[in-house]
Amino acid sequence: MSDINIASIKEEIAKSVAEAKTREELEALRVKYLGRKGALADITQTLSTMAPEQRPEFGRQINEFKKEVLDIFSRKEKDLGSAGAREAVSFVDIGMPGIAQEIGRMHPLTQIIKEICTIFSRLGFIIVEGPEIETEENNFTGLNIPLDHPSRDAFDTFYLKDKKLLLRSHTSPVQIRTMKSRKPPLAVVVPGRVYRPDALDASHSFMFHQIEGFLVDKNIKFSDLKGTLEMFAKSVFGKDIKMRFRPHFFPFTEPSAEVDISCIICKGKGCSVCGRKGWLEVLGSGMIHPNVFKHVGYDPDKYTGFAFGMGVERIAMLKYGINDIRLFYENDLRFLKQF
Ligand code: 2NL
Repeated sequence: MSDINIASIKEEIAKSVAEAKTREELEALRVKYLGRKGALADITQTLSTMAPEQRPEFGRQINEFKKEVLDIFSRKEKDLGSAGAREAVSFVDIGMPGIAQEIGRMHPLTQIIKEICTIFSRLGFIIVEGPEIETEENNFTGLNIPLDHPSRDAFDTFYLKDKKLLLRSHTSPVQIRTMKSRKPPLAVVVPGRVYRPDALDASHSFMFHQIEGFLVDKNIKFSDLKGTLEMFAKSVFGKDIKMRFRPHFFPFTEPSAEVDISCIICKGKGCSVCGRKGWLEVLGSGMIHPNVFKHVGYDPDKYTGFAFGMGVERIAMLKYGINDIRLFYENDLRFLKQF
């Protein structure tokens, strides 16, 4: 065996590798030339038949040959690989319009809840949540709501089978829980779902959202309530609105007031949204009743406080001019996308 033979075998390999068109053809050539019974094995075999003094030089030539042949194969492999990739790329028509990715957003009620909670956070209120299944004690008794009060009736509250438990009809029980587990000074807002057995129509739902808040400390006055709620209403509805506190009755506050803002549509002149009154009711509020303090173990001679509650749907409907509460629950993207 001489180096001329090696050179001609190398030439043959280079030629057939160059002609290979697929990975399969290349693999077959690899077996043919480099496999166990291939050309390289034959050449290596002849080494043992040579005169000892010729062997080192011939061994060196075989190693060289092997390295060059491996190079030929790996270059071809790269060629076939990138040719395959080019073929795949050619299927992508970069002139086609793209597939638009829909960007999600928060539900309008979630947005309003966050906005309102943020306003009160800036004033130092903490945000607390609690269970939707409650006891009669937390939902009614602790709030100074008497046993014969109409809101305790099964027509106005969802009672569970065992009668001791119910679906909370307002978020106030979370405030009772918070007062029981902490000590004043306290400033808390509570957002969440509440439930009442009302028939569904444009302004009623068996489930809706409330945000309630309270503040307890020494020397808290009605003027603190007014200042806090004015700050809140102007942040949500704009600094030009006017406010009105109307005397009202709630069992859990004394004195109590309903809070109106000047109509954001007609600016107080009177229109169909405000029922020609020029005012829109947005909140209930008052000074926390001494009986509520006694129930949670606070001394009513030492502490005073204010509390307020609002319906989130109502605030959102007024702010955005929405006239049907059911729109919030139907998940119609044509509605939701507007916020
Ligand atoms: C309304 C009226 C109100 C409260 C909620 C409250 C809670 C505790 C003690 C005293 Cl623990 N009061 N909450 C007070 C006044 C009014 O909500 O019309 N909500 C939609």
